[in-house]
Amino acid sequence: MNQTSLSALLLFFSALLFSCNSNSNPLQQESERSVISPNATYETKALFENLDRIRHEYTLFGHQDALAYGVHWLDEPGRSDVKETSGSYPAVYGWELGDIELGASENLDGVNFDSMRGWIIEGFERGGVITIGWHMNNPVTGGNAWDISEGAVDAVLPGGSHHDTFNTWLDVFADFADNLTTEDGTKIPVLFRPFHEMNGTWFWWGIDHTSAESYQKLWRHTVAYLRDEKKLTNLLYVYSPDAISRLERKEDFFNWYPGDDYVDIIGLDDYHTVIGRFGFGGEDPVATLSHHLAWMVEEAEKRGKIPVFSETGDETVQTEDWYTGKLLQAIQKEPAARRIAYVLVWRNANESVDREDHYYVPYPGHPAAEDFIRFRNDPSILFEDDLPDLYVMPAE
Ligand code: BMA
Repeated sequence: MNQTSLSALLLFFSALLFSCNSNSNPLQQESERSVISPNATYETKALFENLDRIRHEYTLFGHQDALAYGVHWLDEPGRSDVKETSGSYPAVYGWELGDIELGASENLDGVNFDSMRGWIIEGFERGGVITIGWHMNNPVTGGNAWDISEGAVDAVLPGGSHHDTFNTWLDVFADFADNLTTEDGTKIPVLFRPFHEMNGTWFWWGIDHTSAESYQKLWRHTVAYLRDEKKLTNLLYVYSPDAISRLERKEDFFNWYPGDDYVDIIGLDDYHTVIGRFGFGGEDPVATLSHHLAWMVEEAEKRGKIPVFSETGDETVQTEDWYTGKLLQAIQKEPAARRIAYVLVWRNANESVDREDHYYVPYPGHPAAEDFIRFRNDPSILFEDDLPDLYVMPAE
């Protein structure tokens, strides 16, 4: 057999294998499943489809604020602690908008919004995925996201005293998101993750400061406003509670869920379970996290949504083998847990101008650097230089 026919045969068998796999996957049979914005751009829909396919074999790796600063550098073009330690940029870039609503030129961590826009374009143009969160200030008190002193959620709902203020804040966001375009006018798809960790007590939209019902109204209003009034076409909406270990029953994860018509992606934020902090994680923390991820994956699949591990990390990467000994194990222990589309670790705060000892990716020479490289080399983990084109619709 010559080389060409051998390749053709191999191609045929891999296509056959892929179609068998997809037939046995109930999610792929739900043909009506799609993104919640009917007018979403081609690239946005393609990203959703590609993440949904790729997650059956691979997990993308993401880092918050990856291009803006690292533990030992600030605002230097081309730099990234992930790249300097591993050789590649991350596959997913997380960004943060807190303070944009006040008309500030920098976010709450000192990242300039114009530069951020440039970094978002840069990451997208290299094939990466963009996700944006928002530690939105408290619209009632003028305090920050951690100001839990007033019933702010009810105040921003339609009919509430601060509804108009809230809408003008959403206008600011809409302007920013709508202007994330490349030179040829392509709008950059964004996984938008507002009002996260609502089952924690620390944000004004969190548990104890509002009812689950009001939270759902807040979410639905936000989506309806951005999607239907502002007509944004490049957003996928991410619902992401904090650790399932915090909940009385894991089913409570969906207490705040605004409904399938308002969410594209379901995420989990969890820093503590895998290392057993605060008694989270029980006897076998890795197994517990794996079980939580697996459960979330299956729940997301039932709803036609994409599951992700939206935030995690071991601050200062204290556990030297955290990446392969904890995180990778948790992702791989239960088969369903493997089907998360990405895992994103939190930011590497600059030690001189920002916070000391607040970083989640080892910089070169850090005791956990070798293990991070082992993690990067795992065949199931994708960094940016491993990515296929996520913005072209896969063939049926
Ligand atoms: C938190 C910390 C804070 C930061 C906030 C928003 O978890 O990293 O220092 O201000 O995220 O990025």
